[in-house]
Amino acid sequence: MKNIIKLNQKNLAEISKEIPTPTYNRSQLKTGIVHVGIGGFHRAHEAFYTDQLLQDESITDWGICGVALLDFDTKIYNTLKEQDGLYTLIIKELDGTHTKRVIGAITDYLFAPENPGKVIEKMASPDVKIISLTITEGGYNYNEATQEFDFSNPLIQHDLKNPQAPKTIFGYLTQALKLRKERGLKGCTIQSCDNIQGNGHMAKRMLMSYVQTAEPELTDWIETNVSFPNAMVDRITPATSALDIETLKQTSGIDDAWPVVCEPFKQWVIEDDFIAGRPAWETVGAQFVKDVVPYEKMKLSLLNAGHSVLGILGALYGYSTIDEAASNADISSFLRIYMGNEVTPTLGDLEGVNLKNYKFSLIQRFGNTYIKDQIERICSQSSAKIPIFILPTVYKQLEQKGSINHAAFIIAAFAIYSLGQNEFGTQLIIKDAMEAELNEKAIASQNNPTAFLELESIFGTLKNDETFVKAYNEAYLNIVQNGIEKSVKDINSN
Ligand code: CS2
Repeated sequence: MKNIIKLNQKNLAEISKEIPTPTYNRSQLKTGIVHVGIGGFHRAHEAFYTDQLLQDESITDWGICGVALLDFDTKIYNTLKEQDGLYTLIIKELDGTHTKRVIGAITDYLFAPENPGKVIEKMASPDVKIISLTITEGGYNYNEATQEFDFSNPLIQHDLKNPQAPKTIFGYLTQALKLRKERGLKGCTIQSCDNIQGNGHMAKRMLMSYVQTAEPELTDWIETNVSFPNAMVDRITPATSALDIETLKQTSGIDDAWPVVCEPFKQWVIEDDFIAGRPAWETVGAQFVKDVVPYEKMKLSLLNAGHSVLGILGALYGYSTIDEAASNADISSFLRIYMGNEVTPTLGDLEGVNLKNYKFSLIQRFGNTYIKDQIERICSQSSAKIPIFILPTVYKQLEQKGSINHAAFIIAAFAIYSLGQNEFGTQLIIKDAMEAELNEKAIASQNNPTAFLELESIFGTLKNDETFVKAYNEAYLNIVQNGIEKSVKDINSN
């Protein structure tokens, strides 16, 4: 039985006998980055890249302050606080081995609901050059139906009335940028790390909509002093399980309340548009390019959409992890047909990208049996994911009269998934900001399948497209009448 050591700064020397730990002087680092949203993904990605960079001890400007924005984030905040910002990253290699290291890049942490003023001050600090965001696809407050910023969101209304105690990222950024302007400080970069096409553009457009109403005199200053680079971010990071925590204890003797687990693959393609400077992330593997669009399109419409395909079908089959779904021959040929016949024709010529290799590597990544990525995680917040991951493919294919049958099938499968139970009687855990609406329309769809497409904030005007509706109705009825397994076989052979 191993001697168990609690992960914190004081115990690092002891822990370094087991696994690599930060060798740089964490207490000397300035906070150059404020990151909002310190879930697993940030800690497996940006914080990992930054930790690699900080191994070069001459670099001292880029410590990260992690901000937990939502009440829901209390646990992660408390854990980071107890562990001095330290956590273990466990990379689950393709051969089943684990590569572990303690990441030290997060040197400061704030819990916004407890002290909003402190977060605003931190974001306005002269040392801070980048405010980066992982606030999820739904966090941008974009309404698909109106294609505008959603002012009807009660939290946005709260922020407009309580500028000093905001609850949304828009309230925080506005007040922080206002302080920077008032104090005659330089601007900074707002860097989105979310899975959205043109994520930098989206961050800017949504923030500007808010600012125009909240602090209109700030808009010109933001135009000149703040940059919003687009980026494609990638690393599959499942939710940490109790078993991951226990295995780390047993194998390395480290008591870490919230290690992060991820796949070996990682990619970060960024537009080089950092108005106040940036870390030399390219020295640790990030790619800086002029135009991120091709990379984003490819990743969102193949990887993220592929995940949703495996997740939604997998749930209807009764699987609980992505690799289980990927190893089912019918689901995997469904995915190949979708990627090949429906997504690929929408991508055109992606300069600098080898699509064939990319698709091949995706099948391998999805099939990694050691990752055990949860179908529940993938299907969560699908109401925000589908419009970004799948519908752009549908719109483009409809426009160019290409096939949309597999995409329509997935939407039909999602309608059935939203009933909260599959045909085998398994309860499906639906975590979605639109859970109630999804369920209501899913029930209505049992008599009239197109009722589901009335969810305009997801599907816009798709319900008026005859070609789509026909394919969707056929798929829906086929699933209901013949069961998911037979209907997937049918659509694959059509
Ligand atoms: C996933 C992503 O949330 C999802 O549906 O597709 O979290 C995915 O694992 C990451 O984007 C991988 O880079």
